[in-house]
Amino acid sequence: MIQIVTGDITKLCVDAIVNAANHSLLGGGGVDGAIHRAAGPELLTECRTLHGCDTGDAKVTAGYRLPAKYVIHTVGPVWGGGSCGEEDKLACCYRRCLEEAEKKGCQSVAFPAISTGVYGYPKDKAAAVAVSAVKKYFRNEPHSCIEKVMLVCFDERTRDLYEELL
Ligand code: AR6
Repeated sequence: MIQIVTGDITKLCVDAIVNAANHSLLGGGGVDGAIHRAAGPELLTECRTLHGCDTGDAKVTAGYRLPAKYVIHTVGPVWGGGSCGEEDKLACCYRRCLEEAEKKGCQSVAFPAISTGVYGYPKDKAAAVAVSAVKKYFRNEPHSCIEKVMLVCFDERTRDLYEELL
């Protein structure tokens, strides 16, 4: 089941929240900064042990002071006009995060709109990739333990886009 949620992802009581991080996994602005602030400094300490993350891949840490048990850190593509494999890389982020959530036995996972802030991915195109990648995952994994995927919107426009698509 896919649910659209508006608000701050750091407040959600779910098994895992996804972080739109960068290659270093050592923090940044946007949702990454908000997650690190809310989780506390132990999150950065664990992130240092992961030695970064490639674009399209995902790595898991504990959630520390967050209500969520886990943070799944992924690195979205930087928008470069659309002809640099951005769509495949963004779809890969969603798939890899769901695979990692599955390995941890998560029933609920919340995603921010990966790449649509600092990384400049057009919000409409990113919303379409998010919805299709999540649906594809469940088509391929009919026995998944994940019961609920939340697509978290931080602005009205993203909410409208998800609503049109679902
Ligand atoms: N809850 C939910 N969504 C949020 C929140 C929040 N608390 N804060 C921001 N958003 P961005 P990116 C939305 O820029 O484009 C960082 O510095 C925001 O409105 O956080 O993947 C990293 O370290 C937008 O729709 O991530 C990287 O360097 C979406 O989250 C870089 O930014 C993603 O925006 C990653 O850029």
